[in-house]
Amino acid sequence: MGVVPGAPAVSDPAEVARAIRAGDRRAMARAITKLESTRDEDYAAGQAILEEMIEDAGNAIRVGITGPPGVGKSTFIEALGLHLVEQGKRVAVLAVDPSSPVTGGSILGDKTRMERLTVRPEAFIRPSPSSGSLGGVAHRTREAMLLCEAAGYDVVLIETVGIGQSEVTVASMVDFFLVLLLPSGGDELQGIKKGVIELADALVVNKADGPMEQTAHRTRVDYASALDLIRSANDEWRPVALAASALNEEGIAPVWNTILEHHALCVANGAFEQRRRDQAKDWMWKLVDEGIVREFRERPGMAARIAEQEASVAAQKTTPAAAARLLLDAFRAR
Ligand SMILES: Nc1nc2c(ncn2[C@@H]2O[C@H](COP(=O)(O)OP(=O)(O)OP(=O)(O)O)[C@@H](O)[C@H]2O)c(=O)[nH]1
Ligand SMILES: [Mg+2]
Repeated sequence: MGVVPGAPAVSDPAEVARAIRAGDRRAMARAITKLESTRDEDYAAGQAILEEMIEDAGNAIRVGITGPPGVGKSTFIEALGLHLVEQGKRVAVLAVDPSSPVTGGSILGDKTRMERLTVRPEAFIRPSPSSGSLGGVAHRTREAMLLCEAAGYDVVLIETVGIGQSEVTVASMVDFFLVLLLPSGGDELQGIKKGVIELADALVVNKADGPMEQTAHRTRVDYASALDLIRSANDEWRPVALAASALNEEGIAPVWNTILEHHALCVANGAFEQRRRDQAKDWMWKLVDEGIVREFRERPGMAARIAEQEASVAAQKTTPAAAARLLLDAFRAR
């Protein structure tokens, strides 16, 4: 496609893709905004950019980082990001922020702005998207992640708070899933959901500094024994428990080395490729499922029938199976 000299080429996906590849972070931020948009035209424009670039995606190491509110996820990500940037890597940081069911607002907020990492030209930091359903937000993060990879970022770090559904979604789209924990207290006490620990490739007890340092190391040992119990015998990767102080930037290199070790193992045994392929296929089906459900709900006349059947099922006047059959018949009949 020809470039008209002097003309702003912002709407041409190939042009935008070129700008993003050349390291234009503003162009990338705008493209991600489009991918996050609930307006169909904007979303389609974002998709067009992604389609231009998709062949270049897939080369980053994707790391999901979760943990209870206030455990230090953002501080840890900044410390890890700085560590990576110092090694000459380009780092993208994304956040999946489930809106608080109570306040309707953002959980992660923007109290931690990662100021030191933000100023590094090798880093791209995307503040959390603040609207849309949880599933939607996570989907959009997935697309943003692909864009970051295609733009040549070596590592994508994704922050999510470990109290909703988002950590399961994030775990399903990354290569390595890291759970941050506080010194002392079992996982129930820390308010993270049961099962999150089982998703972890590594646990990191953060805030191993000051008066909590000894407690943190004891907690690490406790979690290490817990991991021994839940580990399945045929898993080649043994999840590890580490301790760190994100604040003092201590224990960060061992975490990164663990991630590299895991990466090397998974590349060698084929799990990496397999996982990427499965993730891409799963995502396609998720989008097909969503598209069908949306069409179902939006087909003229369906909304009223759905409301009717929901009420009927709730009042136990109809079985869920009969209601579903009725709705599907109505959908097919149109
Ligand atoms: N002592 C100590 N404090 C820390 C450490 N890491 C983070 N903090 C502090 O803990 C508080 C929360 O840190 P954040 O990085 O915002 O935690 P977060 O998990 O991202 O929080 P949310 O995004 O709100 O869930 C801040 O006051 C940090 O300075 C650490 O290693 N040691
Ligand atoms: Mg945070």
